[in-house]
Amino acid sequence: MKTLSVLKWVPPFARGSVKEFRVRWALEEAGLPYEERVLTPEDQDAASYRAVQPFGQVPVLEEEGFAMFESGAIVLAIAEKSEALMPRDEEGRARTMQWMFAALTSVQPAVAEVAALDFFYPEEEWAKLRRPGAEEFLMRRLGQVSGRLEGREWLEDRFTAGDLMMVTVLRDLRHRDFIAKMPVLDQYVKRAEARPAFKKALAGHMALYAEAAKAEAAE
Ligand SMILES: N[C@@H](CCC(=O)N[C@@H](CS)C(=O)NCC(=O)O)C(=O)O
Repeated sequence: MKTLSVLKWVPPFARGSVKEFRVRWALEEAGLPYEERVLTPEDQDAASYRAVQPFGQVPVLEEEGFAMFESGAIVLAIAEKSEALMPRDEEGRARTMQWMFAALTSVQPAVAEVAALDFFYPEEEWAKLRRPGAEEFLMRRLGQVSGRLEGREWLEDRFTAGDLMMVTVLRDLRHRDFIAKMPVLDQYVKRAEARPAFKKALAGHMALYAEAAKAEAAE
């Protein structure tokens, strides 16, 4: 059985965005069962955990003594084993990987910068100065992804792990209206979120924080 490391608690803004979520979604798309290993901060710092995840982060996916970290690498390893996430032919595999890397290296940094300014530095003077440039660059990137999706359901001719990765990146903007204002991207994200595997994975992920959310609502 596969074991996925997850965080016992994260702040509300991070729920639905923790990087283990994309692995869960991939496992659900592939129809592969898994168990959770719920980590406290102490568990993250333990030498045994650092031995498999040097940064003490999630996700780690482990099976039969083999543990792997980095969400992109893990999703790729799952996709290698599942046609649901990646076509079997060479060109289809290459195109899937190309979009996975594009999501992680061409789009995620632009999204992460704006999200970090919003969540971590909302009032700082330097952040106020940086925000217009960061948002302009993000809009350019989003426009480019939207352009690719014009007239298409998915980035290629079917859903792949490239879409899974792109959508998890785009969803990190759900606290703002960038995506809502771009109908092609908005429909793309909604189409992905309507997939049964996405819904099941998100429900599993959010269940971790249900108790905390209840307590916060009562405050
Ligand atoms: N590049 C890594 C990033 C993983 C990452 O940022 N994990 C965060 C949660 S989203 C984490 O574990 N944070 C806790 C910490 O750093 O202590 C990946 O994609 O797997």
